[in-house]
Amino acid sequence: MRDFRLYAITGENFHPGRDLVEVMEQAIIGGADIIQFRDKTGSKEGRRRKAQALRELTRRWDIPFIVNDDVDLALEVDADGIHLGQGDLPLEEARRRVGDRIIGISTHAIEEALLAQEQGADYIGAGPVYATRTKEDAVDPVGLDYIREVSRRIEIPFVAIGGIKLGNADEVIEAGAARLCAISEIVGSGDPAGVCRSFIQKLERRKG
Ligand code: TZP
Ligand code: MG
Repeated sequence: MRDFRLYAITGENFHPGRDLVEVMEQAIIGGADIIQFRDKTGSKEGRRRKAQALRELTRRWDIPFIVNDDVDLALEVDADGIHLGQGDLPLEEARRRVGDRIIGISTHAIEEALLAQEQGADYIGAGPVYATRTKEDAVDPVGLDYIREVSRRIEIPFVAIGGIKLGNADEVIEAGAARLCAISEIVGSGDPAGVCRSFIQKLERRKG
């Protein structure tokens, strides 16, 4: 898959009254280079309409579009990939269904990360690094030690997620993360583009 640095996931609860596509376009303008549609509560039709609109947006910007959980929806809107948690469809079954589309897997422990890598995940999520209220059933924070361990032992791309803010991004990067993912910090901001620009600056400093 094409590499990425800043992964923005939708979270409409965080921007009442503002349009989903506009908020995500602001994130892209600021430097988000992969977008995931995550919506655990919407109606089937509403989710389909939003996923389609985000598919069109990401095509216009030529960046990957990932759908959370729902393989049928991902295929229906021709998403570039699917993101699955530990309790979702098993990776090998997902691979049969999506072919060579991107598969991302959430991991919270090194055994899960190694297994996902072995089974052919294209990238993994590593987290939640910090406590987050965005995901209701989030496991306990795994902390920076997990980021250090993943960066030492995992070869496929990994993205740090969970409670990541501009105020703690430096230490996550310092622990070895070359890719960051955030929901509330980006889409809950009045200036998603500005937040993304700042995340990108931090990631660039790491390289330089
Ligand atoms: N998976 C692990 S933590 C999380 C997900 C979807 C929520 C991240 O949201 P936030 O607002 O960036 O903490
Ligand atoms: Mg899931």
